[in-house]
Amino acid sequence: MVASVEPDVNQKSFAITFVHNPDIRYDQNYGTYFAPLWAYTLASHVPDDWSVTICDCKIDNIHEVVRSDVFAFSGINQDLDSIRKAHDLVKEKYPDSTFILGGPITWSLREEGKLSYLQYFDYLFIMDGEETLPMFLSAFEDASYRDLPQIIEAEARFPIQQAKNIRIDLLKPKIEHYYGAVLEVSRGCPILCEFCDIRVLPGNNQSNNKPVSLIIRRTGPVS
Ligand code: B12
Repeated sequence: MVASVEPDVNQKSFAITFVHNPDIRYDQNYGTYFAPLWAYTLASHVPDDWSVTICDCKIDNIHEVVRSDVFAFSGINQDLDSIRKAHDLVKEKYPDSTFILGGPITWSLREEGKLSYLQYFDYLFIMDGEETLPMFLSAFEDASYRDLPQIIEAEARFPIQQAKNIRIDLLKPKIEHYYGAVLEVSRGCPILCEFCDIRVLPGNNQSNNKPVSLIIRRTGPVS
């Protein structure tokens, strides 16, 4: 257990904490022992005047989560209850903060007509967050975010060729707690497996590959 959840920089104007609280339930749940790639990926798209903290509830103590203007959550369908649990704990501690949620669960529940399950969040993000999250945080800075709809959907898939390096600096202090790490090399899939969501996501029934140079940069040494 990491004793406390410290922000990376103390002198910033705004603070965001990414909260990862996966439900540990199914046979493939060794997956929950991987680093939360969504958080380290989106952290690199947060505007400069924001401090970033990542609270991974598997290894960090959520009761010590730092005060933040925005708490960002994510998850897959099976995390419905564990997301609510983490949300409620943090909301009780920081009731004035803004709570947002993205990830596969938002798209899937919207398709099922069950997005109301998540309406306790201030804002729900659907699809890729690389453009919508910084847009939202910039609007937060001048309070214009209040004019945004509760459901914010990316207009198109993020061109993955424009991806940034993930925040390895934030991952480093925790890396020994993880079973492994997922490395993202592409999005989308040209195969049409009936059980998989990926093929039916808009613009996703084709491969969208990262340049090799970016993949190699991302896999560079962490210590
Ligand atoms: C790698 C992977 C695995 C690995 C590792 C998982 C891990 N924990 O790291 C393994 C093989 C272990 C695995 C297992 C399982 N997986 Co899996 N997995 C994936 C995969 C291929 C990539 C996930 C990833 O890291 N992507 C890269 C990151 C950067 O993308 P992302 O998380 O989606 O985040 C982006 C957006 O969603 C958005 N976003 C996300 N969060 C937030 C938050 C905010 C605030 C904002 C603004 C935006 C935002 O912005 C991000 C950047 O664009 C996806 C399919 C896919 N290509 O997405 C399936 C996927 C996530 N898995 C899925 C499933 C069902 C499972 C299992 C339940 C399968 C099973 N029956 O056991 C288990 C669950 C394990 C677990 N609890 O984690 C489903 C989830 C569907 C759903 N809607 O719930 C997916 C979508 C595939 C599918 N079949 O459709 N998985």
